[in-house]
Amino acid sequence: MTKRIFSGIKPTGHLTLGNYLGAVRQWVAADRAPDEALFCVVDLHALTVEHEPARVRRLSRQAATLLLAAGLSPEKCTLFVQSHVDEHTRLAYLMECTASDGELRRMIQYKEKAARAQATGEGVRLSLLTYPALMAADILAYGASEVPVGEDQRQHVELTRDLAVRFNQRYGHTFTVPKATLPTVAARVMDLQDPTSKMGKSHESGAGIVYLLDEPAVIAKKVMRAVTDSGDGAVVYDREARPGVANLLDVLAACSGGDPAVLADGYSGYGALKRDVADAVVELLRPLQERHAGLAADPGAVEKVLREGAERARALARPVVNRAYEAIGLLAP
Ligand code: AQP
Repeated sequence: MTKRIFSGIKPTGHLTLGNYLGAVRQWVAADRAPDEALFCVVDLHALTVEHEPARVRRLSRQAATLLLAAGLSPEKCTLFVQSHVDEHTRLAYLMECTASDGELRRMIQYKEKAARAQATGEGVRLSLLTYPALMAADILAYGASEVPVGEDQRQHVELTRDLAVRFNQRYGHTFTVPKATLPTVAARVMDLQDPTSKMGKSHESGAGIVYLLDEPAVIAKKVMRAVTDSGDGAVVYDREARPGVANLLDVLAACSGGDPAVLADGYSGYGALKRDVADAVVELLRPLQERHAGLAADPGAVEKVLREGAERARALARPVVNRAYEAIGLLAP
C-alpha cells in the first residue's frame, strides 16, 4: 500500500546542513519511493517570530528552489507554499478547539523561543503558542501517515498524533494518525561553535552554521574552526562528554555512510577528522549547489511548480477539512 508523506520547512533563514541531513535528504528519498509525498514551505510559521516581510518572501522562494535543487521532482511530489492553500488555516482553528492551553505551553520550542523573544524585548506573539495546532493541521489535512523530520520536531508530531486520536474519539474517525520518521544519524545536527545547541537557521551567529549555499572555502573554514572538546584530544564518540567531536562524527557518518562510533576508531586527532568532514560536506553539497544556480536563473519555472503544487494540495486537503468541519458540528454551507 502506498503511504502518504508530508513535511515542511519554514522560511526563517537560509537552509542549513541540519535541515538537509535531518529532513530534506529523507524527503528526496521518499520522493523516489512509490509513496505519495507532499512538501511545503510553511511560510505562516515564519510569522510567529519577528520577521521582515520582504525577507520572508525572498526566503520562501529560495527554500522552494533549494528543495528542487536537492532533488525533489515536481512530477513525483507536490511542492507548494502553505499560505496558498487556505485549508491549513481552516483546519488549524479546529485543532485549536481540540488542543488544550496546557499542552501547547509544554512545547519545548515555545518555551525556548518565548524565552528568547522576552530576553530581547520583542514580545511573544500569540501565534508562537498556537503554531503547533497549525502544524497539526498541515499534516492532518493530507491524511499523511509519515512525517519525516529532525529530532527537534518530534514533540510537535507527537502532539499532532494526540490531536488526531482525540478528534477521532470525540467526533468519529476523520484523520489518519501520523508518526514522525527520523534519520538514523544526524537527526539533530549541532551548531559547530556551540555543540550543545541545535544548528538552527534563524540563529544569529553564522560561524557555527553551515548553510547549503556556503562556498566550499567557507564550509571548510567553519568546519576547521568547529569547537571540539578539551581533554586528551582523543577521537571518541560520546555525545554527553564530547559533544563537539560526536557532532563531527555524526555529520561524517551522515555524509559518507558508516557508524559514527566505528568511524572514530580511524582517527587519532581532531585535525584529520575535521579535514575529512569538511571534504565530505563540500562533496555532498556540490551537486545541490550546481543545480541551484540553474534553477535560480529561472524563477518563473519555480513559481509554476508552486502554483501547480498548490492546486494539487488544495484538491487533496479540501475533502478532508470539509469532513472535519461536518464532524465537529458545523453546518455545511
Ligand atoms: N540541526 C538540525 N538537525 C537535524 N534536523 C534539523 N531540522 C532543523 N534543524 C535541524 C529539521 O529541518 C526541518 C525544517 O526545519 P524548520 O524549518 O522547522 O526549523 P529550523 O531550521 O530549526 O528553523 P529555525 O527557525 O531556526 O527554528 P529554531 O529556532 O527552532 O531552530 C525539520 O524537520 C527540522 O526537524
